[in-house]
Amino acid sequence: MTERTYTENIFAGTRQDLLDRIEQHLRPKRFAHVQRVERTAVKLARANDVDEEKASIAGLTHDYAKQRPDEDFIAAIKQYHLDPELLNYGNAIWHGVVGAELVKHELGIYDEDILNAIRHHTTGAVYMSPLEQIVYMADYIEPGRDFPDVDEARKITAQDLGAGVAFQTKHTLAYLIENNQKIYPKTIDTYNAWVPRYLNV
Ligand code: DGI
Ligand code: FE
Ligand code: FE
Repeated sequence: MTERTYTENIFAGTRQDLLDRIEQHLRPKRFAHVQRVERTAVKLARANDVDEEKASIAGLTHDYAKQRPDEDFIAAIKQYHLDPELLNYGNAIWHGVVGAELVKHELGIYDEDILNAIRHHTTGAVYMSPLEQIVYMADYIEPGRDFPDVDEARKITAQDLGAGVAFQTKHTLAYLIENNQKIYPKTIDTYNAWVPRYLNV
């Protein structure tokens, strides 16, 4: 997998070039996580007839901005004219939604399906392409994840990607509420779009 050359108009370099760029911004544990997300995303792509190269690139870059200081995100929200409402949130929301802009402008990845997969990997979205669903699920079920429902999440996702999305969305929202966390409104929209549709059967 290491020698893979990416299609030039998606990323100008090999997979190893991309890994080197990402590694500069992540601590070793986070760098290992994104590589596990890549492997899981590529497997899900194969099973769901989705472009494996895009799954690889989106998996590797989804947390590219996770370890940036808040100032970088605040500057990017202003520079790229993103919704000022974002300023009321923090790293949990910014590293995906704002992180996608950093991936675009720093790494030169312009593929909108990949950028949306990064944007939506934490909160989900009302509409998610198959690639977006794959990255959302790969992040949740990669082999390093260990929480009580993870084996059930893996099983459901193997059977039906959309049902996996609904499962994660429900469990994450329940977890946030249980822990008195602020809910990003789009997280609730994701819940309304996916959970009744997939889990009331
Ligand atoms: O970056 P990772 O740790 O690999 O995973 P992630 O990007 O899916 O999630 C980061 C955290 O964000 C996770 O603990 C759940 C949390 N999160 C998801 N939706 C919301 C949220 N946190 C808040 N405060 N509000 C949300 O709507
Ligand atoms: Fe993340
Ligand atoms: Fe992640």
